[in-house]
Formats: sequence, structure tokens, C-alpha cells
Amino acid sequence: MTVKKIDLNTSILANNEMWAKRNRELFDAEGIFAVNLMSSPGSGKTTILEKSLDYLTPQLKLGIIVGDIATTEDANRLKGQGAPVVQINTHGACHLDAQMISGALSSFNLKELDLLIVENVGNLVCPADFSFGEDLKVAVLSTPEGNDKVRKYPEMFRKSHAVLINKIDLISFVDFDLNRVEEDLKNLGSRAEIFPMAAKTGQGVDVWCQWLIRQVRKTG
Ligand SMILES: Nc1nc2c(ncn2[C@@H]2O[C@H](COP(=O)(O)OP(=O)(O)OP(=O)(O)O)[C@@H](O)[C@H]2O)c(=O)[nH]1
Ligand SMILES: [Mg+2]
Repeated sequence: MTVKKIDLNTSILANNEMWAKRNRELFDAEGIFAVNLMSSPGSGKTTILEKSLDYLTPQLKLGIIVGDIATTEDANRLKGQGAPVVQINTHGACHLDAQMISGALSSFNLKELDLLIVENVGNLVCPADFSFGEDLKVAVLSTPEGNDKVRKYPEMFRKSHAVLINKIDLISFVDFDLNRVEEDLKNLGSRAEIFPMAAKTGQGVDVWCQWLIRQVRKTG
């Protein structure tokens, strides 16, 4: 009997690449700009989306996909704000993959979308390895998480085109050093745009949204 050894990691990632390529072709064909919003749990992804929709929906036709292991709580928070929202439950998986996104895309009228934002499952590790065909990866880091996270979880930050530093309203309580984070990003070779904000109060959300709108229009 011959035993064939399969590298599961390689095969899972190759399968993801295949689905990501399909999604990419669909986004190109329909003129959709796609964003992968990633962070650890609770850093403020859904709050950022809640506040960003006020700026984005008057200018762009948006669709949102939210990923969580369980519940439809995030989708419920975002519904009724002028953008269709689809919730994916991964039932244990720590990230969204390209095939899951492909399945969710059938719930949208793609001809009507300019911008698709995907809120990934809260996790600083796995989502970085699974692209779904997006144009931009955006990482959120909130100040209470500590300013060592770029160094400890480099992959997500290295790959991100923008880093949103959220909960800036708490900065003086949690010893967060923004300069250190900027330095760590540079050391990774990152050229990410950095947007300090407090999504809860809305501070800084306009600047990030204006930048995002410019990115969408550049490719449109
Ligand atoms: N003080 C402060 N709290 C914030 C801010 N942004 C979000 N929060 C709070 O942080 C908590 C988590 O916010 P969410 O938006 O649910 O975080 P999330 O990243 O979507 O969380 P998961 O989807 O579970 O990964 C909530 O209680 C928010 O009110 C902020 O700028 N400042
Ligand atoms: Mg959320």
C-alpha cells in the first residue's frame, strides 16, 4: 500500500485561493470594491461600521457581510442603516474564508453595489491568512489591547493597507503609545495609512471614511 502524505495547510490555502480568485473576477466584472475588516474581538469593528455608514451611504452603494462564530447580533446592529447586511456564522471556525464569502454574495444584488465591507471574525491571527479576493485589508487595533500587538501579531498588520487605532478616548487610561505602534508598523515594512479614532463618539471616523471613498473612486 502506498501512503500519500497531504500537506493539509497547503491544500486548504490552495482551495481558498481558488475561491478568492473567483470572487475577485466577480468583483471586477461587477465593479465592486471589497474591504476585509479584521481585528481581535471587541476592538470596535461593528461600532466603526455603525458610524461609518453615516458617511459612506450618501456617497456609495454599500453591502456588508459580518462574520461571527455564533449569533446575528452584529447584523442586527447594522440593519436599517441604508446597506443590506448578511451575517455568516462559522460555527467554530476562527475566520471567514473565500468560499463562505462566495456563498454570501448570492444574497446581494451585485449590480447595485459599489463597496462591499466584510467584518471578519474577531481574531488577530487566522483571518490574515485567508483572503477572499478583497482590494483592501484593514486592521483595527484598540488602545486597551496594548501597544505590543503589532509586534506580537505581525502578519495581520504587515498585510494591512490601513490600521484604525480605535478607542483613542481611552488612551490616557491604558498607557497606549501611538508612536510605538507607528514605529512597529514601519519596522514591519508596512506602508499602511493610520487612522486614530474613537468610533463610540465618532471622533476621526470622517477622516477614515473620506480616505476609503477616495480608494473606491480611484479604482472605479
Ligand atoms: N470607549 C470606547 N468604546 C468603544 C469604542 N468603539 C467601540 N467601543 C465599545 O467596545 C465594545 C466592542 O465593540 P464592537 O464594535 O462590538 O467590537 P467588535 O470588534 O465588532 O467585536 P466582535 O464582533 O465581537 O469581534 C462595545 O462595548 C463598544 O461600545 C470607542 O471608540 N471607545
Ligand atoms: Mg462585531
